[in-house]
Amino acid sequence: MAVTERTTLELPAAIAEPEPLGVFARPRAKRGWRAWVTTVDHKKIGIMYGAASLFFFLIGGIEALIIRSQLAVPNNDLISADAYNQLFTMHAVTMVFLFVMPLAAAFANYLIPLQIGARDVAFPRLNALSFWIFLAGGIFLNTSWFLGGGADCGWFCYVPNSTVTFSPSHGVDFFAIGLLITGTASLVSAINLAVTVLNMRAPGMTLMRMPVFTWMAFITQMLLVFAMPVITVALILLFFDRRFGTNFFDVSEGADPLLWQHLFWIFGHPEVYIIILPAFGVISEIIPTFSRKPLFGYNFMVFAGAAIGFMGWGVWAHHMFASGMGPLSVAAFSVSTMFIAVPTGIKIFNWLATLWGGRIRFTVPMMYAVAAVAMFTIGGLSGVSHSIAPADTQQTDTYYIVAHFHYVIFGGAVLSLFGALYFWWPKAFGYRLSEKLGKWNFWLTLIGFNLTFGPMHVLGLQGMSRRTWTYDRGIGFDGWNLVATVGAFVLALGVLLFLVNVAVSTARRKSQPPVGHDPWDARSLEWMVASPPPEYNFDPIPHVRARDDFWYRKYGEDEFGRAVRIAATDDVVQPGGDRHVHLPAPSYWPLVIALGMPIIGYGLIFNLWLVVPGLLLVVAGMYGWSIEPPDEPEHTGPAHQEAADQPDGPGDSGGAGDESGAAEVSSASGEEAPVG
Ligand code: HEM
Ligand SMILES: [Cu+2]
Repeated sequence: MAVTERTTLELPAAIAEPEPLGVFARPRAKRGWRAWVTTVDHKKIGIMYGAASLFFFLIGGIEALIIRSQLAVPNNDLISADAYNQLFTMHAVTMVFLFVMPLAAAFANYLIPLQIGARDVAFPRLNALSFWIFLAGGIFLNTSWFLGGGADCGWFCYVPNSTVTFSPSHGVDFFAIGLLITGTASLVSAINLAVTVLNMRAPGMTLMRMPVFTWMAFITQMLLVFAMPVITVALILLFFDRRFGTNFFDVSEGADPLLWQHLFWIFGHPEVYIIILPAFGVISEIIPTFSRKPLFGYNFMVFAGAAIGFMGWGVWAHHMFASGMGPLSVAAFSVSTMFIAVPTGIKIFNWLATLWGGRIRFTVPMMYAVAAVAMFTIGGLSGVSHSIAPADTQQTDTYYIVAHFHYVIFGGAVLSLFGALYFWWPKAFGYRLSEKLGKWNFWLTLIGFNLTFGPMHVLGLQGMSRRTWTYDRGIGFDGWNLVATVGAFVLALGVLLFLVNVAVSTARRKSQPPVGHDPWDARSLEWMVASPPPEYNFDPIPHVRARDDFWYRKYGEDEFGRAVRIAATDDVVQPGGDRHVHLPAPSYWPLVIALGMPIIGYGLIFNLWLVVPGLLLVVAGMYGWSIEPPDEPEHTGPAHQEAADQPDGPGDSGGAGDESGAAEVSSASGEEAPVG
């Protein structure tokens, strides 16, 4: 039921303005902070996600540097053991939940509608809600530093370590409530983006024509939809045990602490793929662009991604080989884990095949993408070595594991996300980041990264255990630990150069020529619109006839299968300009609801009475939201009518029917109360 727009949408000259519904006057600011806090534009929300996640990256990075400073030399007492426990826990929680996941969400938010030819996500206000809840949850978690100390139970917070008996401070409560809040954000946004992919595609954008980034982001959202409820239940049980004296986990009262481990890892293992799949998507966009070749084995890429998504659910207990769960389960999980290497290997093979014979340009995004493949392969190989249960029994809880997962998360996910920042920066902001500074940024990061985490393989095999606060002189740990610490500071310098690059490139932007629509000669639809894209994204909505549609508008093939220009970029891009396309109106309500949630959190931890104002705020926000029309009243004119529909594109199921992208569930009349 795709919808196309062939005519420019004109607003009716004057429609009598009905009394606006709702408590607040509708926000109208187009620029300045007010425009940002009330925005429902997926591009602005994506940028805010990105900025917030990078901010948390700095906090997590500072925590990492303190950890590494403590471990630089033997018998160090820079920080106490207690502070050390809080630091590595908060470092991990911050990096995973407040940096990597939201940075991927930033790209998913920004790119999915552009890549599928849509005006916005399915539920724009819900999208704003996800962002504000995430930010509220992230700040809430970090306030624990000032309210009695952070969580100290490691990021998986095993019971009984995390019970009141062994972790009496409020840190674990902050952990539980904070992750419940940010988890809500992930779940809401996952549903929103999944619906967007299924319902909002432009005519002809069949599922098997979608860019691989959109595909991988879609699979990630499906994983989130199923994984977040599991951790939600686990955290609620833990919180009840701690605050309200229930007994889900206390072994002395007959409960089973393994329950926590199972619940955590049924979430936790898919979480690993939630982190890595968007990165796979990024790599699959960057490598074809800079090899000037289509992605090799598109179908295999998509199915391998889906297979990884499915199989990820069957292997959670490989994190529990040392827990005494019995030989049969150990054997089964050991074998099933090894199988995941197959689809992963397919992906690596296809990236290499895409590079093969390509006309490669080593731009900064390309360097990041290629390095990410290499580093991820190292991390993947040590992962296979953990799947062998007897080996894992030795390696588990040593630095070998720390090395492994940093190669995967930092080497695989973070490096490619940095590539993504360089790749899509000109699209989002209309100017490039400096390639020269970018190369410094890249090389220092890569070298620092390997210096930091490479030696940890050795330390782990030598027996240095994970979460060690300090170690004795002369047992063989001194040298490599010093190297790792120096590496960490080199790495930090590399990351700092990214910020320098942003500052310098932003300052220089005025003196640079505009980057145009398509600075990299790229392949997918987002490059067809202006940089930065207009608020309405597309005008008109493109008809998609092929995978990499934008590329095939520019290039055909000669008889040897080589790409030849058939059209100038300027002839196939959309001119942009203010077309008065109708868009959903901004709103304060998502922010109001999000503000209520941490107040409820503080109430649950410190004083139940505080829950009342928090709940009131949330309920008031939901009420205000529900009576607020999704659109400005004067905008519900003819522009909102459905354009005549001409289905085309084989088996196309895309397009939600509402050309505005404002397909809030019941918004068609603009007068009813939407729930979106
Ligand atoms: C800036 C560079 C980084 C450095 C120097 C660093 C350093 C460390 C160190 C030394 C530990 C081990 C603490 C211990 O066992 O005592 C650790 C743990 C951890 N790090 Fe990082 N890290 C960095 C970046 C990241 C990133 C980007 C992520 C994820 C996105 C991450 C996720 C984790 C996790 C999940 C743990 C496990 C904590 C635990 O055992 O509970 N780290 N990090
Ligand atoms: Cu796992």
